[in-house]
Amino acid sequence: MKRLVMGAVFALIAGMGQAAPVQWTEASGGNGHYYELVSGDFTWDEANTAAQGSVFNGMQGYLATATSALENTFIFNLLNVTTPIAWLGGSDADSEGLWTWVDGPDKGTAFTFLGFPTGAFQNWAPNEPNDAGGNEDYLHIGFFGDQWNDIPGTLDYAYVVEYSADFLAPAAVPLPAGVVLLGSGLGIMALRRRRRV
Ligand code: 2F8
Ligand code: CA
Repeated sequence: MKRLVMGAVFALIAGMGQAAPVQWTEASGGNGHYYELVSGDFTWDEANTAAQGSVFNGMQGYLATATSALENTFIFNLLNVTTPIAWLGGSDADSEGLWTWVDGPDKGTAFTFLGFPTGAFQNWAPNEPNDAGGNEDYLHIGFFGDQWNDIPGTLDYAYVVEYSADFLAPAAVPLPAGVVLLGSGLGIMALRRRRRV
């Protein structure tokens, strides 16, 4: 019992300062997806890996993809005074000038090509993306308000993870019944042998 209480206290402390995912509800004109601002210092790669390793209600996390003006506003509104900038899931690291969403239901969708819109939603600040220093291949929000900027992925920022019912985490594969039976049998035999000694 004591251990249970201690576990609950540790879980509570670990979760402190970390907001739970919030839903952009369909009733409010949203897409039903969930979003979570994860504060801290992460390179873009670290943020991407952490987002991909996050699961919420069976949905697989991915770095947020702002695919409409309303969604971009919803994501921007998650930011606050202590965490004013965050990574999003856009990059042109694979092909300079070709900006795509790297993961989630919109994975591979290009939103900018050599500075031109592709037809998909984009929200660059004036004169962005400028690939300043020839080294800005990752997308963040908050640097110019709700407008986007490209920036080196080695810098440290918070990130926004998104969860969609259209992008589920792989289901755990159940063990075949035979393997479970064999495991139980071996366990029972080991117990009996230990009692005999
Ligand atoms: O003026 C916009 C420009 O500002 C900075 O470069 C001087 C940003 N880079 C960093 O902060 C590292 C650019 O991304 C931005 O385009
Ligand atoms: Ca830039």
